[in-house]
Amino acid sequence: MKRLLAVKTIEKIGESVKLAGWVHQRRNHGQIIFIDLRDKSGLMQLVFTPQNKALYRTADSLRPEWVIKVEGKVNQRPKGMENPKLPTGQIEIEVANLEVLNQAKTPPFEITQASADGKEVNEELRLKYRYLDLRRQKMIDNLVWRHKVVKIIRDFMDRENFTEIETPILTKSTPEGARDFLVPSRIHPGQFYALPQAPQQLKQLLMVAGLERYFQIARCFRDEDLRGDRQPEFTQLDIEMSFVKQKNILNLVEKLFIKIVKELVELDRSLSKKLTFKPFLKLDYQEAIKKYGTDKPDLRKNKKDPDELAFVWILNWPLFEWNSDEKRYDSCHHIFTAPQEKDLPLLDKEPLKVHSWQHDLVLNGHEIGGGSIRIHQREIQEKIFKLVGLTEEETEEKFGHLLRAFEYGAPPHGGIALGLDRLLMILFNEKSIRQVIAFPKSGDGRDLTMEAPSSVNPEQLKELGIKISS
Ligand code: AMO
Repeated sequence: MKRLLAVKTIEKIGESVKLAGWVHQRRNHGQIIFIDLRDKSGLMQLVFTPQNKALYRTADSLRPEWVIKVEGKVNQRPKGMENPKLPTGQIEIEVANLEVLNQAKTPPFEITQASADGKEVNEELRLKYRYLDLRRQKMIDNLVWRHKVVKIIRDFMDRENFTEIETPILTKSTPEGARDFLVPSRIHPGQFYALPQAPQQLKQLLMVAGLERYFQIARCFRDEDLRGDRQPEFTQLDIEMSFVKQKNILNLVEKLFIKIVKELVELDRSLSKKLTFKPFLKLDYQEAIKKYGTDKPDLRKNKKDPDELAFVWILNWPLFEWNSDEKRYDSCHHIFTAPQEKDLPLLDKEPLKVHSWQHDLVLNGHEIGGGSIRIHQREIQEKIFKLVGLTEEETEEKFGHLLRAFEYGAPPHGGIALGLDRLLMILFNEKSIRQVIAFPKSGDGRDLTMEAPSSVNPEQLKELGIKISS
């Protein structure tokens, strides 16, 4: 007999089935023992009566989180015993065979429905025992639904003629405004790779190469202070297109998000997500600041309604902001963002008045995406490098490869990156992106499950030519 998932037994009333999973809870009701068996799909009530003595004794010995396998008949529950809160609440299994596959120590925290969101458990403990924390139904669901959203994205991008291309993780610093994580090279002592803060320059080089429509579910690394919606390691849906105007990028993303919401609601009818603005609202940066005092306004009609999705585009950004500490211009998005053509004459005289082709996407007050039309001419790119304070030597050392590529027929291009973790956090009504990532870092940047970062052995350091000074 093939093993079934708990939810699948609903279709098997009167038949014999085989299930496997964990002991979620045990209740003794007089003579009868009820065990809630938990698997990936949910809970199933098992019933043991004293008639079969050996079976009853084994059932009585079961403890939470033991792993068991059972065979038995699916019965309708007696009148008044149904649990309308569970998908399997109308049925139970009259067990004929029970096998203990493994025992378990008492977990450091309870994995019961009552603590389904885990909020009452210390977060460090949850992360240390993440494999137990992930046993909560809500956490399993978050990971399963994350997979479904990524599949919707991949299918959509494929239909729109995009090619998914992997770019290197061991690469050179590509600045997105945070510190780099560095990886020392053994073969080239004293030299370092940087983990990508985003695949920005590589996707632009793919446009020069003629790929035209690129995307990637890309892992990004930024050494910055953590918050509820920030992780040092996170995932972007990264997109780049050639021969496009800004409106083509906005339309594509809008179509994708409408598709994601529609398919999610179709797949899970208990979900009722509503778009506040369709088409998405478009605001000029200045207008957003003036009206709402922020470039990330939360424009839900009813902020208490978790089902509302208020997507807002923020457009017409200034190209630069003045950095008074460092006495230089900083790019509002990144240094590869194109100035609007009408403002090009202002670039030399009044750079702060130049508008750019930046587009940010805000959802319920969170920045979930950012991108731009890019510079594709060497002269303009060089001018921007100079305005942000790079010398000619620094420009050559850091970005020589990109400037050279622009001399070999770079097409006009642009794109966007969408923060997948942030999007999922909002879609799944979570307060932190840690809830949608299988193994996230703690507030102080540690992987508590694997205990990283950790010391390495002196031999490894010697091979790398590295001495720890403190
Ligand atoms: P940007 O830096 O705006 O743009 O990043 C794009 C989106 O990624 C998400 N994000 C993060 N999510 C979780 N943790 C973080 N630490 C974190 N940092 C950013 C946000 C953000 O909107 N290369 C450009 C994109 C482009 O120009 O095409 C880029 O990375 O949702």
